[in-house]
Amino acid sequence: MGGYEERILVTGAAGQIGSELTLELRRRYGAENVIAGVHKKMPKEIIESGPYERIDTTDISGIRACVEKHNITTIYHLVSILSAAGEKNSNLAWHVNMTSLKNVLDVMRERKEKGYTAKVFWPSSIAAFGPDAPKDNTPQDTVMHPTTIYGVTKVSGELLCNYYWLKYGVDVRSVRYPGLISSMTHPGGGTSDYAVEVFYEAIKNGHYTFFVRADTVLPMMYMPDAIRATIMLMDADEDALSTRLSYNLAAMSFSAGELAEEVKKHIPGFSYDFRPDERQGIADSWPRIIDDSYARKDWGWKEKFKLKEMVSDMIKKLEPSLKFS
Ligand code: AKB
Repeated sequence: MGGYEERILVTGAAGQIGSELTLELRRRYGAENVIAGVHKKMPKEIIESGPYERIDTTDISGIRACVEKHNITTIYHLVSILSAAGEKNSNLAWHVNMTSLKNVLDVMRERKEKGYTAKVFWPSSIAAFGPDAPKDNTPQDTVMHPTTIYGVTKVSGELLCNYYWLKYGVDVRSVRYPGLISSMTHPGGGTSDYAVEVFYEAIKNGHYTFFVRADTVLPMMYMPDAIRATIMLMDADEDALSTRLSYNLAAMSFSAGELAEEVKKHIPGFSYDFRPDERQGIADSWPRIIDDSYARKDWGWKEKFKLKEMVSDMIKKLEPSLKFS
């Protein structure tokens, strides 16, 4: 935390990360200090628990107006089209992911030039790596040749963030999130979504067809850990940060088959099968296990949830509302 009053804008506040991060930031900084930036979706928990603004982040004037009106010091910019959805419309993915990021950085650059605090969090992803990066213990610095448009926007975004830090002093911080598993808001259009869908289908219907092979291993993280990591990085001392590109971040890696078996321990009648589709190719192009030693060393990152704890907590949270719905 800095020696100033935090005034926060979360873009994509209705999304998978945004919905949980907004509530946590409101708990920490006071609801009135955290503005939820929403676009089409307006979840009740978000709009009833604090201030919100309707913003289209591809339009810079809307972001600028909101930042000036609320005297924003920090933007968590979460708006993004994910990997599988991006492959269906690469122009839209580039436009939404890159134009929005550049708009956010430009508005915060203007703020910095006027002498205000200007901090940005922007998520990169394991999707920034491509098939030629080492699959196991993927290092912080290695070849980054992604083969999805989403991954291309993540590598480009990392470079853009680093540039705004070097050139304009905007305090931009970033992590490469693994696949995120959450109980509050569904992801949409991602490749790692099977690791969330399986819980809903297992509880509601007792069956799930994975869209990847049983032996598909990806780095994953439970949302409470992801929220904690994000806030830890934003709270870290500037001098502790050894990169302004994006930190590798990890918690666990498991195969789709191992996940299914762990779910079955809680829902004995659960059955599952595997019917890989085009998302298999995307998953195969990503790392299996990420080396996040920089995050651990620089700002003390350590996960709380592994596969077993995550599955048991997800089921505990989802079962009461889904079982008889
Ligand atoms: C996706 O699957 O596209 C995302 C990601 C791993 O960045 N969840």
